[in-house]
Amino acid sequence: MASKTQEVDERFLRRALQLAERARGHTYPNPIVGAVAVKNGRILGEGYHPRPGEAHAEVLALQQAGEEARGSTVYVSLEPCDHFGRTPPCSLALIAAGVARVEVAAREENPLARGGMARLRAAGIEVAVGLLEKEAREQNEVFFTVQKTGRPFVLLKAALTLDGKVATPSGDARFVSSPASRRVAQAYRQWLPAVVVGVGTVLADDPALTVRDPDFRPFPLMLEPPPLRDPVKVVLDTAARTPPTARLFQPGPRGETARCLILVGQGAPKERILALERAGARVVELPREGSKVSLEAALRVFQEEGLDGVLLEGGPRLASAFLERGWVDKLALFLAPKLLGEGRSLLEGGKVLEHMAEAKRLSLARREELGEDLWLEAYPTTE
Ligand code: AOF
Ligand code: ZN
Repeated sequence: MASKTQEVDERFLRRALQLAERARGHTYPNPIVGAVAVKNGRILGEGYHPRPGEAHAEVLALQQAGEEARGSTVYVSLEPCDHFGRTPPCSLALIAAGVARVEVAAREENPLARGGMARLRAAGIEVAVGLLEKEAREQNEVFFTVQKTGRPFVLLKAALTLDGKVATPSGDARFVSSPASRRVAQAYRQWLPAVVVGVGTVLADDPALTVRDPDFRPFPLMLEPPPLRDPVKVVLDTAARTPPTARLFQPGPRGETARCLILVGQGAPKERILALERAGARVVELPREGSKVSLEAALRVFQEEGLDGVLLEGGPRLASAFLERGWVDKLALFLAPKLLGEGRSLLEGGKVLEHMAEAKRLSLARREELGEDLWLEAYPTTE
Protein backbone atom coordinates (compact mmCIF):
# COMPACT_ATOMS: atom_id res chain seq x y z
CA MET A 1 0.00 0.00 0.00
CA ALA A 2 1.26 3.47 -0.83
CA SER A 3 2.32 5.45 2.22
CA LYS A 4 0.87 8.85 3.02
CA THR A 5 4.08 10.62 1.97
CA GLN A 6 4.15 8.72 -1.30
CA GLU A 7 0.59 9.79 -1.99
CA VAL A 8 1.54 13.41 -1.35
CA ASP A 9 4.65 13.10 -3.54
CA GLU A 10 2.59 11.57 -6.31
CA ARG A 11 0.04 14.36 -6.15
CA PHE A 12 2.64 17.14 -6.55
CA LEU A 13 4.57 15.21 -9.16
CA ARG A 14 1.38 14.73 -11.15
CA ARG A 15 0.87 18.48 -10.94
CA ALA A 16 4.36 18.94 -12.46
CA LEU A 17 3.44 16.62 -15.34
CA GLN A 18 0.18 18.51 -15.85
CA LEU A 19 2.03 21.84 -16.01
CA ALA A 20 4.35 20.42 -18.68
CA GLU A 21 1.32 19.69 -20.88
CA ARG A 22 0.66 23.43 -21.25
CA ALA A 23 3.49 23.58 -23.77
CA ARG A 24 2.78 20.38 -25.73
CA GLY A 25 3.81 20.90 -29.33
CA HIS A 26 5.75 24.11 -28.61
CA THR A 27 9.11 22.98 -27.17
CA TYR A 28 10.85 20.98 -29.91
CA PRO A 29 13.63 19.89 -29.90
CA ASN A 30 13.26 20.13 -26.13
CA PRO A 31 10.97 17.97 -24.03
CA ILE A 32 7.94 19.34 -22.18
CA VAL A 33 8.84 19.79 -18.51
CA GLY A 34 6.92 21.01 -15.45
CA ALA A 35 8.08 21.76 -11.90
CA VAL A 36 6.47 22.58 -8.54
CA ALA A 37 8.19 23.92 -5.39
CA VAL A 38 6.44 22.85 -2.17
CA LYS A 39 6.99 23.52 1.54
CA ASN A 40 4.82 22.28 4.41
CA GLY A 41 2.27 20.93 1.93
CA ARG A 42 1.86 24.31 0.24
CA ILE A 43 2.73 25.12 -3.39
CA LEU A 44 5.13 28.09 -3.44
CA GLY A 45 5.98 28.16 -7.11
CA GLU A 46 5.11 26.47 -10.39
CA GLY A 47 6.71 26.52 -13.80
CA TYR A 48 6.86 24.86 -17.19
CA HIS A 49 9.30 25.15 -20.06
CA PRO A 50 7.36 27.23 -22.62
CA ARG A 51 9.57 26.99 -25.72
CA PRO A 52 13.17 26.36 -26.77
CA GLY A 53 15.61 29.04 -25.68
CA GLU A 54 13.41 30.11 -22.78
CA ALA A 55 13.73 29.31 -19.08
CA HIS A 56 13.51 25.76 -17.81
CA ALA A 57 10.61 24.63 -15.63
CA GLU A 58 12.63 24.45 -12.38
CA VAL A 59 14.01 27.96 -12.80
CA LEU A 60 10.51 29.42 -13.25
CA ALA A 61 9.16 27.51 -10.23
CA LEU A 62 12.10 28.71 -8.09
CA GLN A 63 11.63 32.28 -9.29
CA GLN A 64 8.01 32.23 -8.27
CA ALA A 65 8.86 30.75 -4.86
CA GLY A 66 11.56 33.39 -4.24
CA GLU A 67 13.33 33.22 -0.84
CA GLU A 68 10.75 30.70 0.33
CA ALA A 69 12.35 28.08 -1.92
CA ARG A 70 15.01 27.47 0.77
CA GLY A 71 14.29 24.13 2.42
CA SER A 72 11.51 23.23 -0.05
CA THR A 73 10.90 20.09 -2.09
CA VAL A 74 10.94 20.57 -5.84
CA TYR A 75 8.92 18.12 -7.94
CA VAL A 76 10.01 17.91 -11.57
CA SER A 77 8.81 15.75 -14.45
CA LEU A 78 12.35 15.31 -15.89
CA GLU A 79 15.74 15.09 -14.20
CA PRO A 80 17.15 18.64 -13.90
CA CYS A 81 19.73 19.43 -16.55
CA ASP A 82 23.39 19.81 -15.66
CA HIS A 83 24.71 21.68 -18.68
CA PHE A 84 25.05 25.13 -20.14
CA GLY A 85 22.82 24.91 -23.19
CA ARG A 86 20.73 27.84 -24.31
CA THR A 87 20.12 28.33 -20.57
CA PRO A 88 22.30 27.62 -17.47
CA PRO A 89 22.05 24.31 -15.56
CA CYS A 90 18.97 23.75 -13.40
CA SER A 91 21.10 21.68 -11.01
CA LEU A 92 23.06 24.80 -10.04
CA ALA A 93 19.88 26.87 -9.72
CA LEU A 94 18.38 24.30 -7.32
CA ILE A 95 21.58 24.21 -5.25
CA ALA A 96 21.80 28.01 -5.12
CA ALA A 97 18.17 28.23 -4.01
CA GLY A 98 18.91 25.92 -1.07
CA VAL A 99 16.20 23.36 -1.76
CA ALA A 100 16.14 20.35 0.58
CA ARG A 101 14.75 17.66 -1.68
CA VAL A 102 14.13 17.01 -5.37
CA GLU A 103 11.64 14.43 -6.58
CA VAL A 104 12.17 13.45 -10.25
CA ALA A 105 9.76 11.46 -12.43
CA ALA A 106 11.92 10.47 -15.44
CA ARG A 107 15.69 10.35 -15.83
CA GLU A 108 17.31 12.64 -18.42
CA GLU A 109 18.71 10.73 -21.40
CA ASN A 110 20.20 13.58 -23.37
CA PRO A 111 23.96 12.94 -22.98
CA LEU A 112 24.62 16.70 -23.10
CA ALA A 113 22.20 17.53 -20.30
CA ARG A 114 22.22 14.59 -17.88
CA GLY A 115 23.99 14.43 -14.52
CA GLY A 116 21.68 16.71 -12.58
CA MET A 117 20.71 14.17 -9.94
CA ALA A 118 24.33 13.24 -9.18
CA ARG A 119 25.29 16.89 -8.77
CA LEU A 120 22.34 17.55 -6.45
CA ARG A 121 23.23 14.54 -4.29
CA ALA A 122 26.87 15.63 -4.13
CA ALA A 123 25.62 18.98 -2.81
CA GLY A 124 23.75 17.20 0.01
CA ILE A 125 20.27 17.48 -1.50
CA GLU A 126 18.01 14.45 -1.09
CA VAL A 127 16.96 13.10 -4.50
CA ALA A 128 14.29 10.53 -5.33
CA VAL A 129 13.44 9.23 -8.79
CA GLY A 130 10.97 6.89 -10.41
CA LEU A 131 7.54 7.81 -9.13
CA LEU A 132 5.25 8.36 -12.18
CA GLU A 133 8.18 7.42 -14.39
CA LYS A 134 5.98 5.54 -16.87
CA GLU A 135 3.66 8.53 -17.29
CA ALA A 136 6.58 10.93 -17.59
CA ARG A 137 8.34 8.82 -20.22
CA GLU A 138 5.14 8.47 -22.19
CA GLN A 139 4.51 12.21 -21.97
CA ASN A 140 7.86 12.82 -23.70
CA GLU A 141 7.94 9.75 -25.91
CA VAL A 142 9.06 11.80 -28.90
CA PHE A 143 12.05 13.19 -26.98
CA PHE A 144 13.03 9.78 -25.56
CA THR A 145 12.65 8.04 -28.94
CA VAL A 146 14.91 10.57 -30.63
CA GLN A 147 17.52 10.06 -27.88
CA LYS A 148 17.34 6.31 -28.34
CA THR A 149 17.12 5.88 -32.12
CA GLY A 150 18.76 9.04 -33.44
CA ARG A 151 15.90 9.49 -35.94
CA PRO A 152 12.53 11.26 -35.75
CA PHE A 153 9.58 9.67 -33.94
CA VAL A 154 7.00 8.46 -36.45
CA LEU A 155 3.32 8.08 -35.64
CA LEU A 156 1.06 6.43 -38.20
CA LYS A 157 -2.49 7.70 -37.97
CA ALA A 158 -5.45 6.36 -39.96
CA ALA A 159 -9.20 5.87 -39.98
CA LEU A 160 -10.33 2.40 -41.08
CA THR A 161 -13.49 0.50 -41.82
CA LEU A 162 -13.85 -2.78 -39.94
CA ASP A 163 -12.48 -4.58 -43.00
CA GLY A 164 -9.30 -2.52 -42.79
CA LYS A 165 -9.96 -0.10 -45.64
CA VAL A 166 -8.96 3.57 -45.60
CA ALA A 167 -10.65 4.57 -48.89
CA THR A 168 -12.71 3.28 -51.81
CA PRO A 169 -10.78 1.94 -54.84
CA SER A 170 -11.09 5.41 -56.45
CA GLY A 171 -9.51 6.98 -53.35
CA ASP A 172 -12.59 8.49 -51.68
CA ALA A 173 -11.89 8.71 -47.95
CA ARG A 174 -14.30 11.46 -46.89
CA PHE A 175 -15.05 10.38 -44.30
CA VAL A 176 -14.32 7.02 -42.80
CA SER A 177 -14.62 8.01 -39.14
CA SER A 178 -17.09 10.16 -37.20
CA PRO A 179 -16.64 13.88 -36.41
CA ALA A 180 -15.77 12.92 -32.79
CA SER A 181 -12.91 10.72 -34.00
CA ARG A 182 -11.70 13.39 -36.38
CA ARG A 183 -11.46 15.94 -33.56
CA VAL A 184 -9.33 13.56 -31.50
CA ALA A 185 -7.24 12.77 -34.58
CA GLN A 186 -6.46 16.49 -34.98
CA ALA A 187 -4.82 16.58 -31.56
CA TYR A 188 -2.02 14.45 -32.97
CA ARG A 189 -1.27 17.25 -35.46
CA GLN A 190 -0.83 19.68 -32.58
CA TRP A 191 1.43 17.28 -30.73
CA LEU A 192 3.93 16.46 -33.50
CA PRO A 193 6.07 19.05 -35.28
CA ALA A 194 5.22 17.82 -38.78
CA VAL A 195 2.54 16.02 -40.73
CA VAL A 196 3.61 13.93 -43.72
CA VAL A 197 1.51 12.73 -46.66
CA GLY A 198 2.20 11.22 -50.04
CA VAL A 199 1.26 13.19 -53.14
CA GLY A 200 -1.50 10.63 -53.83
CA THR A 201 -3.28 11.79 -50.67
CA VAL A 202 -2.97 15.44 -51.73
CA LEU A 203 -4.42 14.65 -55.17
CA ALA A 204 -7.24 12.49 -53.77
CA ASP A 205 -8.29 14.45 -50.65
CA ASP A 206 -6.75 17.92 -50.96
CA PRO A 207 -6.32 18.06 -47.15
CA ALA A 208 -5.65 21.36 -45.34
CA LEU A 209 -3.52 19.57 -42.69
CA THR A 210 -4.29 22.25 -40.10
CA VAL A 211 -5.32 22.10 -36.46
CA ARG A 212 -8.82 23.55 -36.26
CA ASP A 213 -10.91 22.14 -33.45
CA PRO A 214 -8.95 19.41 -31.68
CA ASP A 215 -10.17 17.30 -28.82
CA PHE A 216 -7.14 16.70 -26.63
CA ARG A 217 -8.16 13.33 -25.18
CA PRO A 218 -4.94 11.58 -26.30
CA PHE A 219 -3.17 13.37 -23.43
CA PRO A 220 -4.83 12.43 -20.13
CA LEU A 221 -2.56 14.71 -18.08
CA MET A 222 -3.61 17.81 -20.01
CA LEU A 223 -5.80 20.14 -17.92
CA GLU A 224 -6.16 22.98 -20.38
CA PRO A 225 -5.33 22.98 -24.08
CA PRO A 226 -2.04 24.54 -25.17
CA PRO A 227 -2.11 27.41 -27.69
CA LEU A 228 -3.03 25.92 -31.07
CA ARG A 229 -0.44 25.80 -33.82
CA ASP A 230 -0.22 24.04 -37.15
CA PRO A 231 2.41 21.44 -37.93
CA VAL A 232 4.92 21.83 -40.73
CA LYS A 233 3.26 20.24 -43.76
CA VAL A 234 5.39 17.78 -45.71
CA VAL A 235 4.53 16.13 -49.04
CA LEU A 236 6.57 13.27 -50.49
CA ASP A 237 6.19 13.98 -54.14
CA THR A 238 8.71 12.32 -56.50
CA ALA A 239 7.55 14.06 -59.69
CA ALA A 240 6.41 17.39 -58.12
CA ARG A 241 2.75 16.74 -58.91
CA THR A 242 1.35 18.69 -55.93
CA PRO A 243 -0.96 21.37 -57.40
CA PRO A 244 0.21 24.89 -56.43
CA THR A 245 -3.46 25.59 -55.67
CA ALA A 246 -3.65 22.81 -53.03
CA ARG A 247 -5.42 23.70 -49.78
CA LEU A 248 -2.33 22.92 -47.74
CA PHE A 249 -0.68 26.10 -49.05
CA GLN A 250 -3.54 28.27 -47.90
CA PRO A 251 -3.49 30.22 -44.62
CA GLY A 252 -4.78 28.24 -41.65
CA PRO A 253 -7.73 28.94 -39.36
CA ARG A 254 -5.71 31.50 -37.36
CA GLY A 255 -4.61 33.35 -40.49
CA GLU A 256 -1.08 31.98 -40.32
CA THR A 257 0.75 30.22 -43.12
CA ALA A 258 2.36 27.01 -41.95
CA ARG A 259 5.70 25.96 -43.36
CA CYS A 260 5.28 23.64 -46.34
CA LEU A 261 8.03 21.31 -47.39
CA ILE A 262 7.75 19.39 -50.65
CA LEU A 263 10.30 16.61 -51.03
CA VAL A 264 10.74 15.80 -54.72
CA GLY A 265 12.92 13.28 -56.53
CA GLN A 266 16.00 14.32 -58.44
CA GLY A 267 15.09 15.34 -61.95
CA ALA A 268 11.54 16.48 -61.09
CA PRO A 269 10.32 19.03 -63.70
CA LYS A 270 11.88 22.44 -62.99
CA GLU A 271 8.79 24.45 -63.92
CA ARG A 272 6.68 22.51 -61.43
CA ILE A 273 9.26 23.07 -58.72
CA LEU A 274 9.21 26.81 -59.45
CA ALA A 275 5.41 26.88 -59.32
CA LEU A 276 5.47 25.18 -55.90
CA GLU A 277 8.04 27.67 -54.64
CA ARG A 278 5.85 30.51 -55.85
CA ALA A 279 2.99 28.94 -53.86
CA GLY A 280 5.15 29.38 -50.75
CA ALA A 281 6.68 25.92 -50.38
CA ARG A 282 10.27 25.00 -49.74
CA VAL A 283 11.15 22.32 -52.28
CA VAL A 284 14.01 19.93 -51.56
CA GLU A 285 15.33 17.59 -54.23
CA LEU A 286 16.26 14.18 -52.88
CA PRO A 287 17.85 11.07 -54.34
CA ARG A 288 15.53 8.33 -55.44
CA GLU A 289 15.26 4.83 -54.13
CA GLY A 290 13.77 2.81 -56.97
CA SER A 291 11.11 5.02 -58.52
CA LYS A 292 10.37 7.00 -55.34
CA VAL A 293 11.98 9.64 -53.17
CA SER A 294 14.42 7.96 -50.78
CA LEU A 295 12.75 7.73 -47.37
CA GLU A 296 16.10 7.61 -45.67
CA ALA A 297 16.98 10.93 -47.28
CA ALA A 298 13.56 12.26 -46.22
CA LEU A 299 14.23 11.30 -42.59
CA ARG A 300 17.55 13.14 -42.76
CA VAL A 301 15.76 16.26 -43.99
CA PHE A 302 13.32 16.01 -41.06
CA GLN A 303 16.30 15.86 -38.72
CA GLU A 304 18.04 18.81 -40.34
CA GLU A 305 14.82 20.82 -40.16
CA GLY A 306 14.43 20.03 -36.44
CA LEU A 307 11.30 17.96 -37.04
CA ASP A 308 11.73 15.47 -34.20
CA GLY A 309 8.38 13.81 -34.70
CA VAL A 310 6.20 13.28 -37.75
CA LEU A 311 2.60 12.25 -38.16
CA LEU A 312 2.14 9.96 -41.16
CA GLU A 313 -1.33 10.51 -42.56
CA GLY A 314 -1.21 8.38 -45.70
CA GLY A 315 -1.35 6.92 -48.11
CA PRO A 316 -1.09 3.14 -47.88
CA ARG A 317 2.21 2.78 -49.74
CA LEU A 318 3.99 5.34 -47.62
CA ALA A 319 2.61 3.74 -44.45
CA SER A 320 3.78 0.34 -45.58
CA ALA A 321 7.25 1.58 -46.56
CA PHE A 322 7.81 3.22 -43.16
CA LEU A 323 6.49 0.19 -41.27
CA GLU A 324 8.64 -2.30 -43.20
CA ARG A 325 11.76 -0.30 -42.44
CA GLY A 326 10.94 -0.42 -38.73
CA TRP A 327 10.45 3.34 -38.61
CA VAL A 328 6.92 3.44 -37.22
CA ASP A 329 7.07 4.04 -33.46
CA LYS A 330 3.37 4.24 -32.74
CA LEU A 331 0.00 3.83 -34.44
CA ALA A 332 -3.23 5.70 -33.77
CA LEU A 333 -6.19 4.02 -35.46
CA PHE A 334 -9.85 4.96 -35.61
CA LEU A 335 -12.11 2.03 -36.52
CA ALA A 336 -15.53 2.91 -37.88
CA PRO A 337 -18.34 0.33 -37.80
CA LYS A 338 -18.53 0.12 -41.60
CA LEU A 339 -17.64 -2.40 -44.28
CA LEU A 340 -16.37 -1.39 -47.68
CA GLY A 341 -15.39 -4.57 -49.49
CA GLU A 342 -13.00 -3.59 -52.27
CA GLY A 343 -10.92 -0.59 -51.34
CA ARG A 344 -7.53 0.78 -50.36
CA SER A 345 -5.99 -0.94 -47.36
CA LEU A 346 -4.12 0.64 -44.47
CA LEU A 347 -0.93 -0.89 -45.88
CA GLU A 348 -0.19 -1.56 -49.54
CA GLY A 349 2.77 -2.61 -51.63
CA GLY A 350 4.74 -4.25 -48.84
CA LYS A 351 6.24 -7.69 -48.72
CA VAL A 352 3.66 -10.46 -49.19
CA LEU A 353 3.69 -12.78 -46.19
CA GLU A 354 3.02 -16.51 -46.52
CA HIS A 355 2.19 -17.33 -42.94
CA MET A 356 0.10 -15.70 -40.25
CA ALA A 357 3.00 -16.28 -37.88
CA GLU A 358 4.97 -13.66 -39.82
CA ALA A 359 2.39 -10.92 -39.16
CA LYS A 360 3.73 -7.72 -37.64
CA ARG A 361 2.73 -7.77 -33.99
CA LEU A 362 1.51 -4.75 -32.10
CA SER A 363 1.03 -4.14 -28.43
CA LEU A 364 -2.16 -2.24 -27.70
CA ALA A 365 -1.77 0.75 -25.41
CA ARG A 366 -5.26 2.22 -25.72
CA ARG A 367 -8.68 0.89 -26.70
CA GLU A 368 -11.51 3.33 -26.23
CA GLU A 369 -14.94 3.88 -27.65
CA LEU A 370 -15.37 7.23 -29.30
CA GLY A 371 -19.06 7.51 -30.11
CA GLU A 372 -19.60 4.60 -32.51
CA ASP A 373 -15.93 4.33 -33.42
CA LEU A 374 -13.18 2.45 -31.69
CA TRP A 375 -9.96 4.34 -30.99
CA LEU A 376 -6.76 2.34 -30.66
CA GLU A 377 -3.17 3.24 -29.96
CA ALA A 378 -0.51 0.59 -30.45
CA TYR A 379 3.24 0.13 -30.52
CA PRO A 380 4.98 -2.26 -32.92
CA THR A 381 6.65 -4.87 -30.76
CA THR A 382 10.38 -5.22 -31.22
CA GLU A 383 11.19 -8.83 -31.87
C1 AOF B 1 15.43 20.78 -17.48
N1 AOF B 1 14.31 21.52 -17.38
O1 AOF B 1 12.56 22.56 -18.25
C2 AOF B 1 13.95 21.36 -19.71
C3 AOF B 1 15.11 20.52 -19.81
O2 AOF B 1 19.23 24.55 -24.50
P1 AOF B 1 18.65 24.40 -23.15
O3 AOF B 1 19.49 25.04 -22.07
O4 AOF B 1 17.22 24.87 -23.08
O5 AOF B 1 18.66 22.84 -22.79
C4 AOF B 1 17.83 21.95 -23.47
C5 AOF B 1 17.99 20.56 -22.95
O6 AOF B 1 17.70 20.51 -21.55
C6 AOF B 1 16.98 19.60 -23.59
O7 AOF B 1 17.49 18.97 -24.75
C7 AOF B 1 16.72 18.59 -22.49
O8 AOF B 1 17.74 17.60 -22.45
C8 AOF B 1 16.81 19.47 -21.25
N2 AOF B 1 15.48 20.04 -21.00
N3 AOF B 1 15.78 20.24 -18.68
O9 AOF B 1 16.15 20.60 -16.50
C9 AOF B 1 13.56 21.84 -18.42
N4 AOF B 1 13.23 21.70 -20.81
ZN1 ZN C 1 17.32 22.67 -16.98
